[in-house]
Amino acid sequence: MLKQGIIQDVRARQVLDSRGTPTVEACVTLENGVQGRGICPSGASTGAYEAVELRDSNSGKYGGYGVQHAITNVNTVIAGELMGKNVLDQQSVDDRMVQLDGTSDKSNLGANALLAVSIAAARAGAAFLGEPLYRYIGGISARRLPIPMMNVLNGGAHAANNLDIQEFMLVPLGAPSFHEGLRWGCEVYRALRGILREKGLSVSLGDEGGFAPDLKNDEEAIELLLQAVETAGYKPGTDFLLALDVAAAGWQNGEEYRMPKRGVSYTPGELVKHWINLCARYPICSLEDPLGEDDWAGWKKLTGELKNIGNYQIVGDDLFVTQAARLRQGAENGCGNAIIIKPNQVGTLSETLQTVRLAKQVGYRVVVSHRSGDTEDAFIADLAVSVNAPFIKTGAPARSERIAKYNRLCAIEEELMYIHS
Ligand code: 2PG
Ligand code: MG
Repeated sequence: MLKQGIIQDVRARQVLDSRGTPTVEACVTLENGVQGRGICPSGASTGAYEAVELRDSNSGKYGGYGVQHAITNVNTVIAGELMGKNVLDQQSVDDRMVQLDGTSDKSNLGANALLAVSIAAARAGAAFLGEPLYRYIGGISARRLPIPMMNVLNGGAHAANNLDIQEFMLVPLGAPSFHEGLRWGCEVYRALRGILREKGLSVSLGDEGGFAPDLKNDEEAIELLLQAVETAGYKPGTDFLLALDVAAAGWQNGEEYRMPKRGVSYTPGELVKHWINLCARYPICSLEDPLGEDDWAGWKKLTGELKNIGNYQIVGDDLFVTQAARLRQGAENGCGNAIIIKPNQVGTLSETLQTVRLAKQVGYRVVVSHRSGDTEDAFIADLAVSVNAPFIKTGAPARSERIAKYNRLCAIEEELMYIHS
């Protein structure tokens, strides 16, 4: 018998993210009573070209960060359009929302409204067919677990310390499986806490669960990570490599780059040299947003120069904002060789998948990512497996909104091991 999961109702409500800021949760209910839910996360160091997160700026509540307008958009316009439609046709569910919004940046209905519904629809579809979400989205080829890039030291816009680089990440590249890599990362995280305590440094946490001490400079942060790797009994350079998310869009100051906390300035050429030196001195495998989102020339230069000296992953986050058009521009100009995938930067699951397909076509590696303001919704764990993403960024092994993704990945790994045993 042919199956159709007819949408009977779409409802949204306000929930809170990990910073206590409101966000949108949507629930899609089908005629047979099956439901799917989805919650939209929220960034702090957002790219200028991201789809718009609709906020009630003049309401006086939650400092203007409420999302009542986005919720009303779901409960009226979006619900009205989607009722009676087949949830299994995710592409047309998403297309209809994009058409209803009618803007290029989702500023009419809000990317937060669209994404919550899009995720809820995918979950309802998966539940209707009785399939796990990663398999519903990715089919039988969804079978690879990503390597975690664990952000264990926080700086930039995610912490009130003096570090200008936003994220210092551990990448357990030598681990034989996802759960072993996760264990290794947890052990190094614990060792890092011990080292910071011993040195009398703060072990308070930043937004993504990493430690956020004041340090002499960014190099000291890297040294501490390497020391923690060794203390935990692992080898830097083979078991673990390091990854940085600079989030350099926040450093742009006219023609120059200026570290917002330290006040040190670089010309674009000097900054390119700075990264090349850093990569030469330390076992770094991945550099995210080392330059600003409009500095295509700087990106091209750094990508070309790093290619000559090693196999580095140069990741565009604010540069590409999960949008196919910007990725195409980057690929044509030799800017970066990997892309961060954050569904709320574009607005729907279908557009996210379109960008992932393009990334694969143009040979860019995919790094699926959380946002600094996130929730218990572990959607990105399933998404990463569904597209066989080689990497996932979902913070330190601390705070439940980050752990939810790690725990979900462990459950998926177990399921896949059983299927493929
Ligand atoms: C980033 C993200 C997630 P935010 O820059 O990669 O780590 O931060 O969600 O604040 O944009
Ligand atoms: Mg980033």
